[in-house]
Amino acid sequence: MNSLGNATFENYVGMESGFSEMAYQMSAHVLTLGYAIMLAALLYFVLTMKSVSPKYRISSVLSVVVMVSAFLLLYVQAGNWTSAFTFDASSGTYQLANDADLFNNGYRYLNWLIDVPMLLFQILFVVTLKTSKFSSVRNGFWFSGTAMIITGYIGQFYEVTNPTLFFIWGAISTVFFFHILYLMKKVIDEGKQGISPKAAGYVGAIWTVFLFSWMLYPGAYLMPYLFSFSMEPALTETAVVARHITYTVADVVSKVIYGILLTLTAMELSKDEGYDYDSLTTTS
Ligand code: RET
Repeated sequence: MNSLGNATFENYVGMESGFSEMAYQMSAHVLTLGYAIMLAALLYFVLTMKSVSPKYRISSVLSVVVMVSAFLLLYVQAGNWTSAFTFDASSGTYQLANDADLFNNGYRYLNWLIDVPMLLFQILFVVTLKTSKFSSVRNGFWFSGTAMIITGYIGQFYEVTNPTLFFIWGAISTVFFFHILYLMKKVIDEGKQGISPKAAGYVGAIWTVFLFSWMLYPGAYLMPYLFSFSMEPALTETAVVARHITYTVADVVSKVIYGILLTLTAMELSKDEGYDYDSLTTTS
């Protein structure tokens, strides 16, 4: 038995078999791509701010907050990867470094504590609720969002050492996740009422994008088990690379694509309400 304790499975793979050049570099590249996209999208949300009427601009502001915090986190996460493993010429693999921090996805979870409530609140500034109360949906989003992340954060420490605890905390987290999905579906259904078909189409697309991308996070949590089909985590580099890719796709879709769709919805609603940015700029 080695002395890695509650470290996540990436470290066990780095210690036991090491990473091939391809697995190590693909991980480094996909983590770098992640933060590069956040910075590029930050500019999009700043530059399109005025294309929507003032009451919708808070949605863009929230996207800006999410982009800045995600950029910083993903930058640190990429550095954590490259410093945790170093090239070992004798075996031709990347091995766990002796004098650096272990690799850990925990930073992500703490970043979600900021981003998850922001992403959930964001839609409430674009759609109009018909029957639900703004404050009760907002509180439900905040409570279940935070509880989902904290319980998942605790669970991920046990992914190698104690699968039972890992699955129990994961299951508790999933209960809160279902509550979020329930609330979001309500917001979407109410939001579609009384707006133009084009705007309602965007709101429908937001639900699809939301559902797809948020489901990827529990998939990434389960990744070592998805490759093993047993109560032993699969300590393979394939599972490690798959987790990095899953997180990056999930981050880009749940933050950037979702934010862009909210901007497009708000543009459409602004036009319908008489604020047409295109004609504002051509006539003045
Ligand atoms: C955890 C633990 C296992 C069970 C479930 C989870 C769900 C996580 C989700 C995270 C969403 C994060 C987002 C971040 C954006 O910045 C915590 C992995 C259900 C849904 C959208």
